[in-house]
Parts: sequence; structure tokens; C-alpha cells
Amino acid sequence: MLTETIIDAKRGDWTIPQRWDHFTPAEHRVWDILFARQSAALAGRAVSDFFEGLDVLSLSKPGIPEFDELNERLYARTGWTVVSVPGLVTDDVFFEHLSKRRFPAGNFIRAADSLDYIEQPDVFHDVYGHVPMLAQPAVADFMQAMGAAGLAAMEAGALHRLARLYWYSVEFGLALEGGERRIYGAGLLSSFGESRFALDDSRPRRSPFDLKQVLRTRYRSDAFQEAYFVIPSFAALLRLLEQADLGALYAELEGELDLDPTD
Ligand code: HBI
Ligand code: FE
Repeated sequence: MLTETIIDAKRGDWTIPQRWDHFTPAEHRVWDILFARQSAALAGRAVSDFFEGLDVLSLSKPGIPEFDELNERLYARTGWTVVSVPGLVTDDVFFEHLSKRRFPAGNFIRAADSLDYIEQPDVFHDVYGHVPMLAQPAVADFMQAMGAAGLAAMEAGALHRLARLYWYSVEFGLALEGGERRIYGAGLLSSFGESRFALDDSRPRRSPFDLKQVLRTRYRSDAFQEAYFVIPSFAALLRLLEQADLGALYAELEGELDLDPTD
């Protein structure tokens, strides 16, 4: 697995060594502050799979996680590994990694004086937001399928549609658990404000997850979402993706107007 990463790095897959020892005590403290605050904010709000993932990956250990150590546990669970990248990588590289069960994580952490705003996904968004769910087999399979679907969508010139599916599930998805709405999207799991807003605020629309509607619905990346989609379970979401003929859907939607989240 390591050799493969080194060879890939020569092919320009944007991976860089984490060099965990370069993080300062102040940066580890930012992680600890974010971790404590967010774990309290998510009590009773996140799906139980999330907390189980934090636990089995020993992510409650203080400081920014050391990826080699994290990967021993993650790889044993679902064959995924976290790889270090400098920031947003291009779509082709991003989906290629996902299709090979590698999750690209930003090799930096936000500043102590801007805990609630990040320009680019940092190590807290990526590792705290995305990685615990990757310890769950159905999610691990779904994310790899999303990688393959992303590469196929690029081929079909339909990446903007696949990006919506990714956005309204992986980043901002809600799920039903015991009849209650819970958070599972990384953008919500890692956001102090929006983890509350997404469940409690009366303004956003919350609809049952409908693939065609999701593929048609625009989103904004610079504000809280105006619409959320709710899945009945991950098994259902995985089945939906496996059974969908996305190519046919992209073609079918060619003639239909896009929707605003508030439509
Ligand atoms: N790069 N590092 C990183 N992290 C992401 O979440 C990411 C990315 N590049 C592209 C990308 N996401 C988007 O195309 C997806 O959100 C659809
Ligand atoms: Fe993300």
C-alpha cells in the first residue's frame, strides 16, 4: 500500500508526506479545541455510526492524528487509508483517490482565530468530518462507488451533476435513525453552527432523498444550505447508487431545468 502511494506520487496524485512532526503544539491545540467543542455539539445530533467510527479509530486521542497510525486501524476496518494533500485537489485526482479507497486530507489546520470558517478543507474537516464514517462498511463501499461515479461523470461531461449527489449526501446529508433526523454529512459533522442549523432551524427544506431531484438541485458552498435531503439508511443510499443508471439519468436531465434549493 505504501509503495503504491509512493509510485502514485510520481504520477502526480497530489499526495505529500504528512510530516506529522511539523505540526506545532498550538496547531495540536486547535485540533483539541475543535474536537471537544464539536463532539459536545453533535451529542444527540449525529448518527451513531459517526461516534462508533470516532471510537474504533481512537480519534479521541489528543492532537492532530498521525496518519500512519490512523491508517493501521482504518485499513483494517474497511481497506481505506487517508493520504495527505496540500488542499483542494483537482476533481480527476480526487475521484481517482476515492475509487482506490484513499481519502485525501488537507495537511494543515485552520487558525485559532477562525475556528468557524475555512476556505479549503483542512485536516479537521477531512479527518473529523469524513473519516469516522469510512470505518462503516456500507459508507466505505458508497464512497468508493462515488469515486468511480465521479470519474465516469467526468467522461460524460456531467461532473456538475455528480458533484450535487456528493454534496447532498457525503457533505450535507441527513439520515433517519430511530425515526429521528440525524447528521452524517462531513460538512455538517465538522461545522459548529450548521450542525445545529441543519436539524433545528425552520428555514431550510428537508426532503426525502430523491436521486433525480438531487441531481437537478443547485447548491452554494459559501453559506448554510437551504435544502437538505434525508436518507432512510446507508444501505438504502448504497443500493440506490448501485442500481442507478447515472448515464441515462444525466441524458434524461439534459432537457430539464435545474432547481434552486428553495424550489
Ligand atoms: N479536494 N482535498 C480535497 N477535498 C475535497 O473534498 C475535494 C477536493 N477536490 C474536489 C472536490 N472535493 C469536489 O469536486 C467534490 O466535492 C465534488
Ligand atoms: Fe469534504
